[in-house]
Amino acid sequence: MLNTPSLTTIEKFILEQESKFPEATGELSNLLYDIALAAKIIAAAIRRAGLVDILGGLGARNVQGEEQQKLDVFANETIKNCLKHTGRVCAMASEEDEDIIPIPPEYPAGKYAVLYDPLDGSSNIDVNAAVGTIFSVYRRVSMEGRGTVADVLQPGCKQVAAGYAMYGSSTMLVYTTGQGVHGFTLDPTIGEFLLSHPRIVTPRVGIYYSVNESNFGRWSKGIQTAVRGLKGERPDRLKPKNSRYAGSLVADFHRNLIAGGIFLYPADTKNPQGKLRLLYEASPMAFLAEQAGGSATDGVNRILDIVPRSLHQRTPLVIGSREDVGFVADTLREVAERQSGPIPTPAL
Ligand code: FDP
Repeated sequence: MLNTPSLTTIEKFILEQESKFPEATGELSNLLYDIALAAKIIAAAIRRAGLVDILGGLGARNVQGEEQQKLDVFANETIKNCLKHTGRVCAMASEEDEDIIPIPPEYPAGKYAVLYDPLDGSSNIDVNAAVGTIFSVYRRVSMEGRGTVADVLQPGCKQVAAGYAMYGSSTMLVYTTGQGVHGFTLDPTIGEFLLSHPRIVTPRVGIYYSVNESNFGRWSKGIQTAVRGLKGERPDRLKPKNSRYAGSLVADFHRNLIAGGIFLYPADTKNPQGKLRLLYEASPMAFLAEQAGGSATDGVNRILDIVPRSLHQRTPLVIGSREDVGFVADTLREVAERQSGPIPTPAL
């Protein structure tokens, strides 16, 4: 007779977590399954992408002015379709849509607002490199009915859950509900996410730094000094790090989360506010980083404290192993002080 292995599926794990909170209604758990289902559907499409010739630009541009690709559209629609009818969500916002996504009138509205980047790192699709989906969940602040912009414009510290799916050599789902960070790997033979990385703790000091160094000449003096330090110019403060940059936030963040490291996308003269989006990228990753023992800053402010003013707001991002992020923040302050006098120390 075959032995049934004792596997922890994502469903079992979420239920076990939920049972620790007697007041929980199960709605957030169900919302996480809905997102896991969307991730499986997107993963399946990505696996087939090269075969069924659905790669390539549609010719349309998204609200950020970037060329939109067919899989971006597919992923965006998939998430909407997995969430809109459930009665668990009052509004959604997607990096691919200019305005908030209302719940259609025929469906009930629920108590959560969901924000997502359906296919992050999408310029990697054509070269078969890892991409991901990032999500962020808030409890609604409006009292009833359809959700409003206020429900999605909340600072990251108000998130009740966040995570990402990474479509790499295997598909992973990594999430937090504020009780640590847990990672699941999709077993394609049974179509289930299985617990593979319980309670991820990121090293305090990392071995990697990840940044698009072709922007070096466009950075501030502070960022240039900090990156030189990461490379080994400050052996008194920091062991030199190895460079790794996939150009896909989910892949770069995931590597650094597991192995230890720091990811930077600073402001530069071309992107004076930074390139990454606060709500769809920086805030959910910052929640994960902090829950795993790391930290995230825009260089001055803790990412999770930033109050968003608009849906597609961008932010500089420095995220990863706590001591490495601290090194960059200290260096930025030291350089700024040399240029203009003492600056108060921000809390990270
Ligand atoms: P992409 O433009 O391919 O969608 O915010 C999007 C993002 O990728 C991140 O995933 C990635 O970290 C970054 O931009 C890469 O930007 P550069 O190409 O400028 O390095």
